[in-house]
Amino acid sequence: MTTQPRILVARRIFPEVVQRLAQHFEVQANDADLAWTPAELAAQLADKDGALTTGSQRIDAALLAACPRLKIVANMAVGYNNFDLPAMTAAGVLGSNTPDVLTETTADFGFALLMATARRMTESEHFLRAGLWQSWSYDMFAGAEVHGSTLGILGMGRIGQGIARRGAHGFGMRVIYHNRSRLAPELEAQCGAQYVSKDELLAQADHLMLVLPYSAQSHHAIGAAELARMKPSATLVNIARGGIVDDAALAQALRQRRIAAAGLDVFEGEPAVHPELLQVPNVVLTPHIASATLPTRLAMANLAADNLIAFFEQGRALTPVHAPTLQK
Ligand code: 8YV
Repeated sequence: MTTQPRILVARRIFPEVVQRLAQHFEVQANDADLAWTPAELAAQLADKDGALTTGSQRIDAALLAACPRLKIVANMAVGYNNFDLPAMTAAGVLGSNTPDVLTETTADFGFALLMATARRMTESEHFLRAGLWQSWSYDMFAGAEVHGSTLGILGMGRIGQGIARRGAHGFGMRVIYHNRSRLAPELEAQCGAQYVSKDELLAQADHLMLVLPYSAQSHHAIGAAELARMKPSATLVNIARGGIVDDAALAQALRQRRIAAAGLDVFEGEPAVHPELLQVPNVVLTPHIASATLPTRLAMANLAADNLIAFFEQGRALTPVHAPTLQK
């Protein structure tokens, strides 16, 4: 009898997806949803052939050295900055992610956060809940126009394109973007988006949406210097990754009203949030929920499971993020 590959599911996920995996593998699930330290994760993975992870488990050289049987790590996330890809490539361990299935849901949320930020929805709700609403006034919580304004997008992958389409076709916005590579003209036309330099993007956007992957190159892509180039009336929205924005510099810019407002779904060092961001009123804060609808999260979990099944049964993952030589 051949033994089944052993899989670790590193966080609590949909029971039906764990059951599906159990039809193919010997599965160890983390039903208690324990947040393992790196050493605990390595101990759990030491005798496993594969893992289903979320963005919060770091897969690096130290962990890989402790897990000699490991062959694949299937991330239940489109972003994979929790992977040390050179170390995984060197160890012959494949990484996969979950693109496409979350694109529209995440773009919806980006737009929701933009609207909430520009129109001061949470700030005004706090005011109402605090019993401070006594009467109407013409400029009470007056915000920024969304329709017809200029939407700037930094990073123009699938999610950026979804946001561009919403802005251009739904809200009549002028959409400008900056990206490492320019889109093909047909795609630019479909998105209603115009390519500009990063400097032009910062200077011209009424609303700046960050949708780029995190890497050493994108670390603090928005810091004090970039915030200083933005319009004082501008809003900034980050649904990409913590670390792309220098949160300390942003808190200072918001306090000094160097920019009007920010909407943040991701934070440097999350789940910790920079204490000064919690003190300023002109920021909308959400706990990394841009992909959080149950149908989308189920599709993400199923795609991560499908990557494991395809890898062990057909020898190739469906959505790999690199192409290591698989020695094991
Ligand atoms: C995930 C995300 O929920 O897909 C991503 O990159 O940021 C979110 O959709 C999160 O990373 C947990 O895996």
